Amino acid sequence: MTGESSTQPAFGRPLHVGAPNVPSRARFLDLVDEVLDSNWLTNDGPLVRRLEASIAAYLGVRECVLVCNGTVALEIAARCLGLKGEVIVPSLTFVATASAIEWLGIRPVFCDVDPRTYCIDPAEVEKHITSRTTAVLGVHLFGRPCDVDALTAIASRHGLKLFFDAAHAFGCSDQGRMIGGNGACEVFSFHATKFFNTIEGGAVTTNDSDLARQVRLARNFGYEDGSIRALGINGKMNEVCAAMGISNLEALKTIIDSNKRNYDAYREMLGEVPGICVIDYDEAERNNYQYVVAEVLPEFGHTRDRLLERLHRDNVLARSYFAPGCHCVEPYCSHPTSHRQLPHTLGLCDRLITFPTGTRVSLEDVGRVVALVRSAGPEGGVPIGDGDTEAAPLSARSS
Ligand code: T4K
Repeated sequence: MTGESSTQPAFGRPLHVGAPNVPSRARFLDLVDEVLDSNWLTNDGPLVRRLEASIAAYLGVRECVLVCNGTVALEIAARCLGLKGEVIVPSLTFVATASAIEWLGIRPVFCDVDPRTYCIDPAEVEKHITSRTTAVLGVHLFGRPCDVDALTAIASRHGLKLFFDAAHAFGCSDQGRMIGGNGACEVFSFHATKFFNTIEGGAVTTNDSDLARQVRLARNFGYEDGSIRALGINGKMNEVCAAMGISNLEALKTIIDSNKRNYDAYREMLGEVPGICVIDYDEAERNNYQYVVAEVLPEFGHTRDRLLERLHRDNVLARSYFAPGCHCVEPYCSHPTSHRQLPHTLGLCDRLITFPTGTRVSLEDVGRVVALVRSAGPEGGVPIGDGDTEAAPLSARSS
């Protein structure tokens, strides 16, 4: 495999970022049989309760409330925390982080990230606090933790709520503790494209039992013991999704081992390609390695977008997660507050590339992907396109 352009793509089938992991089909189908036998399909069913208990134990957190998806989980969390006015969020994230806030009529105020961690920069957060600010929402981007201690100190100094979008951080630890118990609550996504999936799903985890009770109420129309006790919506997870979650949780080690094997291989081989710099995970912590992310630097000789085009021609559907930054897309780019400069976010949006991994990507696949990258780089000698190395206009890019 040289990666040279030909009429046939290097991969006969597309290699996706986010191809679902379903490592134990038989176990999943057994559980689905259990659901059908019980004739209990949704509404806080036995499998949802079983999965909630297993996740709470795995994360070492008092409460886990399963929700139909991560976006609704964020909305319910923000609502139950009583947020209004403005919430400070990073712009470098999936748009759902900001949209969950905006959807509630709260203004997301975009903040720059620390270029070392890609997570919200506490020093920048302080600059965005106004009399309207009610909370800070950190995102553990790609599973690497925010500076929780610094954010906690800022939140407590200014009387703000602090919570976390942990959509990428299931199975990750920070200072030896599993992510899930920080701030007022943490919110996970278990979407099909996440390394641990419930098809669609999410969770709010917290050590605050009162907050958990409010989240449970809100998830179920505000309905409890035959009465409506609060404003709620329908955020329930169904039993088939919980069945997928239970079977995948039992196989979590297999999935993480496979992600780690691929990450190590990418990192070692891409380490020899000038201008491609794969991000680090703290090996003293637990990581899920679900995102293999690299920065494409000028030494590579081509922009990230050129490399993406090159890989896509060969069916390697690498992504530019998460470009453009949220503050550059509607409705946010029309807000006056979105015209702030976020230099680290803008730079990373131009440089970051995410490679395919997961249980369906073999070590041989990784080697072939790296060969394609190498062939496009300074030592490859293979023309990548028409020779134009300028970045595409921001408006033409998507994650
Ligand atoms: N916060 C953060 C930081 C997030 O990253 C997300 C979600 C959320 C909050 C919200 O959580 P949820 O409400 O989604 O639970 C995907 C996912 O839809 C989204 O869950 C995820 N983050 C985001 C990063 O990625 P897309 O549009 O990039 O993915 P999509 O549907 O194009 O799938 C990626 C590729 O995977 C596809 O091209 C094909 C392949 N694929 C996908 C699915 C769904 C499959 O092979 N099979 C499948 O079933 O958004």
